[in-house]
Amino acid sequence: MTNSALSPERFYLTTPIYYVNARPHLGHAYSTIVCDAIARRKRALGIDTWFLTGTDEHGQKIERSARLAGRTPGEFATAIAAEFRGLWDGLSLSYNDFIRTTEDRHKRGVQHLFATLRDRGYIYKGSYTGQYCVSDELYVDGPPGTPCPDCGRITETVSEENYFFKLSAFERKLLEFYEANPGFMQPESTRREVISFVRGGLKDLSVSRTSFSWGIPVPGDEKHVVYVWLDALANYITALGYGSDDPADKARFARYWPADMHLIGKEISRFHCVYWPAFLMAAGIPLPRSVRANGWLLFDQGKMSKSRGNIVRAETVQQVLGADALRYFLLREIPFGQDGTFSFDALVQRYNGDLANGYGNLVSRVVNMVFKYFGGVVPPASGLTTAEVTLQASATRTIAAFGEAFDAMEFSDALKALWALVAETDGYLTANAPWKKPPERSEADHYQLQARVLATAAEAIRVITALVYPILPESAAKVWAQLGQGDITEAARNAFLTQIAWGGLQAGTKFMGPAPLFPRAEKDAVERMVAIEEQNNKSVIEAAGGAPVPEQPAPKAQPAAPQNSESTKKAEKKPMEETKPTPTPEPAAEPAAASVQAAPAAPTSTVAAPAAEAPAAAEAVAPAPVEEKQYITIDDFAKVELRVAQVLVAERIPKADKLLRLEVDLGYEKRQILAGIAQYYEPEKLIGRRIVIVANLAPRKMRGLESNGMLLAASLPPDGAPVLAGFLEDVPLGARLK
Ligand code: ME8
Repeated sequence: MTNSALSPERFYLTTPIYYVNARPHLGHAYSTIVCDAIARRKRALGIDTWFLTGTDEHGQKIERSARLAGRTPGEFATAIAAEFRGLWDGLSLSYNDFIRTTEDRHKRGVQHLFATLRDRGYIYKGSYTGQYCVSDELYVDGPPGTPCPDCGRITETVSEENYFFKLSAFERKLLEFYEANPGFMQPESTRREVISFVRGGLKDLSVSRTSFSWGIPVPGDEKHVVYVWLDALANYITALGYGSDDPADKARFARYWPADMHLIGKEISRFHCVYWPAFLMAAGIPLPRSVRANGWLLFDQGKMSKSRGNIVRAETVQQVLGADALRYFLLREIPFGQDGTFSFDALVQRYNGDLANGYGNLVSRVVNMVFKYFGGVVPPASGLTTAEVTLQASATRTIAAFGEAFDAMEFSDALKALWALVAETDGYLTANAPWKKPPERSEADHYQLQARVLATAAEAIRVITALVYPILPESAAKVWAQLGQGDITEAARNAFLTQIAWGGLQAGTKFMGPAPLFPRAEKDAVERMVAIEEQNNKSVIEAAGGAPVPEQPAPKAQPAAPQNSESTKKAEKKPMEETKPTPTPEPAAEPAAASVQAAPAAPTSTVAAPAAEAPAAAEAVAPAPVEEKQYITIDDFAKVELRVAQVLVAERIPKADKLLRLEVDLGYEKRQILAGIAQYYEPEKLIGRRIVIVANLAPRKMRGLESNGMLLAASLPPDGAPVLAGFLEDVPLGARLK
């Protein structure tokens, strides 16, 4: 077991590998950008750094998404993995390797790991009957109908012969490990949550599945595929060459393992802090040195996620304000480890305030004046006053404070300290006003003041730029070149941050012509980004030619987010228990299939009201009144005509934010239905989809339009979010459900 202090000479860090069931969004970009910033700083400090990212492509969730899109899982995964990789390249993220779990190198490593665990006596065969959440690929304790503790969706019952991993044998060892390595997991809320989970007792874990085939076959027993989390977690070692006999792979593995940091989102801490170390201990492989969990990026009051459909794409921000603006916002606005809200308004405000008017404006003032008064050549500074000495002392302090905060992953504090230096330099310039010559000052004195002030301000900018490079790589490269310092990437390769200290800007250095850095965002920037998001709101799967993949909305059970920024700093750090999704209330009975039709005046009907009329969350958790069960006869049921239909047209109804107008095809006729699902389904995503409707419901009028039927949907707790009923098999239109 290894967990000594961080290795000074090499650094291996990883992002989670992302599921390929839908396109990437800002949440994924957030974790990957944080890793990129860390990797850039480490490299610029002369540390041999290996930064891994990739995609998680196996499992039932991906298999189902592919089927719904009418594609093979392989084609489907390839299309979306390319989307992730393309995005990271578009954002110039400096990963060293991108692993796909469908690659041979990974399969070989996973099979080797599985065989090792079995050979060492930690895997045995048994059978499992219990609950499983396909969305989180998680085994859940509880009776049928139990909601997933992570996402709130209702779990499925699986009954299979499985291989089991002896997780129970690691309870004590894990607790001892956490005790001996207090820095292993952070933030503290994650640490507490994980420890209390392990203290609660560990059961053996099923590590194979037989009911589907999209996975890595268990060596020697190919009707089983390896449990997707064992498969996925292994990427951190297979990408380095674990399980390969090739000397180059062996050398890479020996060089970089154990990982210095697995950076993850907080919702997957259990997998990384419990299962992963246990697998490694069982296989006799050293443990990673640390796991760091980022909080959630929230948007529209909920965790930004593909299943909730409330996503913003990194490309949108990049297109309007540039990738650096996004990086700066994410690292400055959200104290790492806490949840933070993303909003276009806050983004534009930070951009204009800190980048356009702050750093960008400072650089352009100084570079322009060096050109205007000194032909673009740094003048010699002489006759230093206390003002220069003070600024120099501040810069020296900032170098230390920035590094300390950054290395402790307090990026927001690091940037705050750095921007204090931006402001101080700005103030220094204004106070000394090199552009203004008072009549009483001689030409010679004024020349000397200009030289001293501009050389000093330029030096401060050089220091600021070097420090901010890992966070604003594109802009720092431009400024570095303007300051006549050459190629910053080359400087980073030569470990320039190890020598960063006041006094590096030589008199006589030739500046390059001023270039725009952060043009001020105009008033319409927010609208432009919103419009781009709306325009691009077609999934990549559709673009790839497949059928639309319905995105099941998860219940809106996320906690209210602490405010970002300064207010978040002041807010007490909340323990993770409080920031986890509110546990979904135990449904009073099996969650009912609900019919979804706009029912403006009928909240008392026996079918669940549409989301629009769903009770508020607080009401939803109130204990259900005890009711005597009312039975219906088979004849009563036979009166309800349930039929398969296909959506031909789906559109919003002006001024009715909860209603969609659908035209559906029953095979034998087409008809119009109004449904109260507009808050949960994008109309475009419904087109082509096969659904179930109540075909013999009396017509009714709403908003002047006639509705001829009702959709069927499951109603998810706590707020009744609808999930439309559908079929995995091909079903002809008009088929009756009995
Ligand atoms: O969990 N805020 O993949 P995934 C912050 N394949 N971070 C977010 C986020 C948000 N709103 N949304 C996503 C999986 N993330 C597994 C991981 S690792 C061996 C297997 C980031 O596609 C965050 O890092 O659901 C989170 O843990 C990860 O994306 C989940 O990505």
